[in-house]
Amino acid sequence: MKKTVLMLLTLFFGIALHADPVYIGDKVDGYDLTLYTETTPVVGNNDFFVTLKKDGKIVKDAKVKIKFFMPEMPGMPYMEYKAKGISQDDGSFKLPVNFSMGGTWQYHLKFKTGDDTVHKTRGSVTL
Ligand SMILES: [Cu+2]
Repeated sequence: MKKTVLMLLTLFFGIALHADPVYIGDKVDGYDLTLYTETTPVVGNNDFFVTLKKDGKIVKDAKVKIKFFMPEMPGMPYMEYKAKGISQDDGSFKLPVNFSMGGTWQYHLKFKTGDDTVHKTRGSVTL
């Protein structure tokens, strides 16, 4: 009995841990946006990064915001988590995000460029 439970647990976590780091390329209003993590996203704290490029050149003078959310489900309220981008030396923006549970998290990402225009995109990440 104990062995079976152990085997099932191994199988379950083996599958659960199979996920890779996030790497999502996106084209938004002529900007090339990349949303990525350096490690596999987990329940708890994660660092997401965004890089923005225009005509191949990195865009540093932007303000980036992200909102991750999960719709209400039976026995589970609506959940969301917001983060603001922190400029990094390499021109990327770091977004610290805390996921309270596994599953699919949808995101809305906004960035405001130097010309005061707000650009939006959306997608999802599964952990
Ligand atoms: Cu949920």
